[in-house]
Amino acid sequence: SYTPKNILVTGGAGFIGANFVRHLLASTASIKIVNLDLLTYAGSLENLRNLPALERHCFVQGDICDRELLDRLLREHEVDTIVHFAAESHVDRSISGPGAFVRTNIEGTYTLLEAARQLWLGEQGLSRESAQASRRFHHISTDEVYGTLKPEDPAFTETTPYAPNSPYSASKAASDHLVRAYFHTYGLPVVTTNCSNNYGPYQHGEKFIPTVIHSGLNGQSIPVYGDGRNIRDWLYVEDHCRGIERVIRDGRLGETYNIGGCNEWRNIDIVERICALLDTRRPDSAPHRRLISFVTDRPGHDWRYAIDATKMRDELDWQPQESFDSGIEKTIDWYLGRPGH
Ligand code: NAD
Ligand code: TDX
Repeated sequence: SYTPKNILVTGGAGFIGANFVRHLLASTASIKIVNLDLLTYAGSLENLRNLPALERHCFVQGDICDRELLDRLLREHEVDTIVHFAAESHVDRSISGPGAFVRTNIEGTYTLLEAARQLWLGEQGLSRESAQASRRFHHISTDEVYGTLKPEDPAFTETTPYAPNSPYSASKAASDHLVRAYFHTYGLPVVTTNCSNNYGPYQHGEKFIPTVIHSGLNGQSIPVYGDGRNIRDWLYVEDHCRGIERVIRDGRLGETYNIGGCNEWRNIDIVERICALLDTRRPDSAPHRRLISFVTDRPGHDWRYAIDATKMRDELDWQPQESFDSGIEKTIDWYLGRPGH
């Protein structure tokens, strides 16, 4: 079992990164975090307000493509563990402008891998064995690298061939391959997790579930792409964060682990569910389902994602704890508690 001490979190002002920082500060007594985030349109210091154990958290605004900055942070904070969330994350933006995805997701991951390799295996002179005993590079990825499923297909496992369909998923797939290669070629102590769709507090308003909740609460039309029958496998973000921590501590190096909710929903059924819950919270503006509007489909829209998380369960004793019913209610109530609602 591995015990992280000084962690560099990249992208920790974004949705999952901020939840992970909160999770780790609350669940451990001594881990220190340096949080590197460029604060693009997607990141916000609002996501880091009222952190528990503030004295163990240091925020730095900067770019994962900035090698000098990475070198300085890794040295100054004596970083033994990197947890790499930073990415361009929205599929629709990758369709209208793929360049930023290639830069941050591929070049940024490469820059981070190089900084870790040259410091740990070069300057610090660690052998592969001692680096593997005392360092971790945890790469956060997505189920979208596996492409799309038909209704009758089995869920994605760790051995499903990669078949990315959007510039976003192609850039994440490229970064996964680089991470894998740094293990096989240089012995860098890497682990990768591929997770299904997350939802919960601090998610950016551009994503599906926040869009449905915001639009519903503001009486605006709720855009459903295509016929609304596309399927995603939803996981509450705190369950993802617990899974990442399990893999950092006890995951096997060079392996990939699929993390998912075993919780498949058609988009339209989620919209109906959220509308029904909004009806109970805001009876005066019921029924919210009148706001549903079917809009032009996303080009190349993947039909279905589903994760088989058997490896996480059998090897690491991890399972989702939050039911979809309570996770969605918590998420709606979190939005209702924010200013403006
Ligand atoms: P997000 O867009 O909410 O956050 C990304 C963060 O990265 C932002 O704070 C942004 O400012 C930062 N960032 C972007 N470019 C940067 C750069 N060049 N240098 C430093 N920081 C930069 O994304 P998220 O939903 O929290 O996703 C986090 C990670 O998890 C991503 O790698 C994503 O691919 C992966 N993932 C997300 C989901 C999901 O459902 N949201 C599911 C599986 C995997
Ligand atoms: O307004 C919308 N209407 C709609 O019908 C939006 C924003 C989305 N959708 C549909 C498209 C998808 O079928 O909802 C589904 C979910 O869409 P997104 O929230 O954009 O997520 P998705 O494309 O599935 O990708 C997400 O999960 C995997 C994250 O954004 C990725 O970062 C992650 O890797």
